[in-house]
Amino acid sequence: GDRTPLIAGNWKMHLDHLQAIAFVQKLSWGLKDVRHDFGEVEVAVFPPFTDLRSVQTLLAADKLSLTLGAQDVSPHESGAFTGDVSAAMLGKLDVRYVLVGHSERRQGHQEGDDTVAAKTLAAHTAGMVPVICVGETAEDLETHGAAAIPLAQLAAAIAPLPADAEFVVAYEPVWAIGSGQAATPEQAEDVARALRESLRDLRGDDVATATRILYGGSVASQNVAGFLRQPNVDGALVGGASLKVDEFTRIVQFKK
Ligand code: G2H
Repeated sequence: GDRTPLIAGNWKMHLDHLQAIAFVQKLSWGLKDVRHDFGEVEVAVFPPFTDLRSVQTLLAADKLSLTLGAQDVSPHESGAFTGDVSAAMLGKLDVRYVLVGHSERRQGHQEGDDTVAAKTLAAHTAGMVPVICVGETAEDLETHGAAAIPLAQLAAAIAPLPADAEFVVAYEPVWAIGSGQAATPEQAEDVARALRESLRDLRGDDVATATRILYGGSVASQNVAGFLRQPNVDGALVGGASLKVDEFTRIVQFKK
């Protein structure tokens, strides 16, 4: 298809805003000469909230071709929600993407499908593109197989979105996250294909064809090309390996 590949770096809780400035400067320098013979690649970084203003300022001043994402968003518009950050606040920082439903939020912060759906809608309503993370645990894999849980999570997350809403899906098998034990390209493709087929049923052909589906879970420079070669995998959500400039640059330079 003609979906622009997206390589997304999820920094998780790493890099304060001074480290973030140094990191993004080095990264954008390294990416200057990256050209793929098969077309463009979009690169996005997802820093912690406290870094967003610094990174936004840097990107705006230097016209760097990096896109900004946030790791979380409040499901509420505004009000007495101590510690939360609203979608409108993120939008003002030129944030384009917002992660929702990451397994570290589902598990560590007890976020269920209803919360994920509310966050998805909040991001969309404020003009951003939700990156909806779905994935099965090792236990789910045993009892339900690979695709059932991701399909259910995706259907629940997009339920409140209007028909023409843009979103990205990130398939992240929980057993592959931060474990060094990535899925095989074939495993990733099988679930990505099932997710796209279910999008076709739920949202029609145009949405199914246009939506980018990423793979995430222990992506590194050595395995990224195998995932990106799959017809239904349109990019990668990279955690640990996105924190090293050289390694992340090699990932962005993947050869199909
Ligand atoms: C999965 C991924 C990025 P890692 O959480 O979201 O992290 O690449 O460290 O497995």
